[in-house]
Amino acid sequence: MRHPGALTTKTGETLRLASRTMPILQAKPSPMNLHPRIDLSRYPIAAFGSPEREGLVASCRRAIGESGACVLEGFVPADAVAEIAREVEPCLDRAFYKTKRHNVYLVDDDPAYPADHPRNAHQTTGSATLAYDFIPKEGVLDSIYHWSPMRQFVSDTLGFDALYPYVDDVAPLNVLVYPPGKGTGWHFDIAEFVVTLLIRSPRGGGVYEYAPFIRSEDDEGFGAVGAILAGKRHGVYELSQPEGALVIFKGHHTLHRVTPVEGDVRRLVGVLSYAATPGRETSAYNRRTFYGRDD
Ligand SMILES: O=C(O)CCC(=O)C(=O)O
Ligand SMILES: [Fe+2]
Repeated sequence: MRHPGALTTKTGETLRLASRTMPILQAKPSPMNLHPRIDLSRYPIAAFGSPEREGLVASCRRAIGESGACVLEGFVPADAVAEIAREVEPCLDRAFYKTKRHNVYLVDDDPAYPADHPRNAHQTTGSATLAYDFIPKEGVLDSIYHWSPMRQFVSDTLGFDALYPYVDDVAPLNVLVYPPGKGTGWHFDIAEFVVTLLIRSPRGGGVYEYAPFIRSEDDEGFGAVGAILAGKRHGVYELSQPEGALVIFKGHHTLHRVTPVEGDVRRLVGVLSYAATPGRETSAYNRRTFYGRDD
């Protein structure tokens, strides 16, 4: 089942709006408003103050409000996606490959509940994480992450005053690698939001499934979580996420997983992490858990 909000039917709308702005954007190129690898004619994220950018931000906000996710298909065109894949492919054996067992809340189990209760029931995650220090600097993926209009666009769609890059050696930008048979178990993210770029789709499986807003600040949603863990499909949606799609996702209150990859092509996804305060570094716990670092 596809969630209507997440389809961003606005893609077409954006296209039409954007095509009217193109001559203006092309007439006055400057390093500030041009990024050679993002489809700015379709997604005018750097056309600050323009009605087209405002319309795009508003449609993303609407999709996120309705479904917890916004998908911008073709955000990075196919040739640039292929270049990113070529960039990261030689580095992938340096990713942290470790099968993790966790509950859906990604915190320690609570002994007040039985082991099979939704609070504690264990899930398996087999994706590997390529840390920032292994990703080529000044490459296409890195340039998208550090482009300030990109950050500002994400910030505007999520309603922050500003967002900042992480400043440590592992967290800013990652590539998640899903080998055949691997996926992520159901979980809620610790982070309030995540930004991903689909670099490579597998032949089958590797589908991002999600159940929007079944948790809130004052309700852990045990009933709904338990039903989904038991296999109930009502209220579970699939994200349509072709290669080159940018996804902005509020995963803290939305249960989600990636189904196991089928076939011999690995699923690759770039994860762009931004923080609400400047100078943020990842915690020692996360360094160990997600990157296998003890230092
Ligand atoms: O692979 C993805 O698209 C997202 C994975 C995910 O949910 C996570 O890393 O928290
Ligand atoms: Fe997640």
